[in-house]
Amino acid sequence: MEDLDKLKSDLSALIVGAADLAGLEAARIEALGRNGRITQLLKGLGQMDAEARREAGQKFNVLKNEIGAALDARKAQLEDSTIDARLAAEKIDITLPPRSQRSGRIHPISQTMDEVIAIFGEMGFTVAEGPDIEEDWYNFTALNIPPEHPARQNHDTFYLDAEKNGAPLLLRTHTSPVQIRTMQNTKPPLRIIAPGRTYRCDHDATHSPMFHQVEGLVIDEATHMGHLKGCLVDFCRAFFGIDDLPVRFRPSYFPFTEPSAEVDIGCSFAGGTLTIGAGEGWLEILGSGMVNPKVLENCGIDSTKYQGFAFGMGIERIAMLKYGIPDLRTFYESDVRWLNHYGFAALDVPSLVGRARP
Ligand code: 2U9
Repeated sequence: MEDLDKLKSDLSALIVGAADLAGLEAARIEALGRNGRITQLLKGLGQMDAEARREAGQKFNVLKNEIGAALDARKAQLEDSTIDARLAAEKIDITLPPRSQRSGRIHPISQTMDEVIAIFGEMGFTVAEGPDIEEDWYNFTALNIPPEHPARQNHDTFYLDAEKNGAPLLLRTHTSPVQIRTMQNTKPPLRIIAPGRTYRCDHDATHSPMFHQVEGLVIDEATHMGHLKGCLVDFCRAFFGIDDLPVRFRPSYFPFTEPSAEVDIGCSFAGGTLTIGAGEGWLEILGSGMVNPKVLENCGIDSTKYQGFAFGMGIERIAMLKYGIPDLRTFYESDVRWLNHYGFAALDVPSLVGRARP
């Protein structure tokens, strides 16, 4: 049998003499690898009789543990000295200026959405959401939009190949289906806004096939036109940050509201520049009305007990007016220079009510 003391001193010398981690790995293989010297000893135990095997086995295991411990210790030493050598060689020049950090910007659509949600949030509205892919009934029929209505024609609506309940699915043309779904599932009183993407087959300098809307809906037992006016006047003044902003309600028509009104805010075009506030001009910014009783009944709400008002606005339009963005198409071009110019710093949330941005 091999002289164990000699074997131990040979292997220890190999381990201590290993100059780097690769050398140490070679020493480990020599000792404990598949054909290593200690491994061979252990394999030989099978040929011994019981008494000799017990005695030798104990010694071999002691040796194996000692060599294992020596390998670990040398590994720790080598790793430490590698780090020490790197620390000694590396120099950090703390006088160098830091690399500039390129921070992202909040897109004006997101910013405007957040502002609108915050203002209505303070008035007690909660946010409701629904699918972008809708059924004909939720997008049109329930809203009293009859089959011959121009909004139903192919040129306005993106229809999908798939069908549901006997009618083609479509991309919602407004967020109104969200309110229909909420009215079906929730007992009034209701006070919700539905922000989100909407789609119309229309593409030119002032129309994008995808755009954003926020619609609102209030349903209660004694809701009337005065509530609609108060709510929307407050909203317009808070959003534009102008306490005495003139707001005008103009009669209009929508199939889903009766009566209906379009809402204009005061402005001036003096000197060829558009300024929002008291002036000689008016700008339309949203549509509104008392919810048509037929729409309430379509959703299972008793229109003799409940009334409500609703409104809708295009986010791109009010963002362009508030932030002086002249061209709708630039919203979707993902031009980082544009975003640096018109975008908002994160956490730069302007206080919502009655404060204009500088
Ligand atoms: C239900 C009942 C009534 C939502 C309304 C408008 C008037 C409106 C347009 C503004 C510009 C859409 O983005 S835009 O093109 N919207 O004028 N929207 S009332 O009325 C509803 C909605 C849901 C159940």
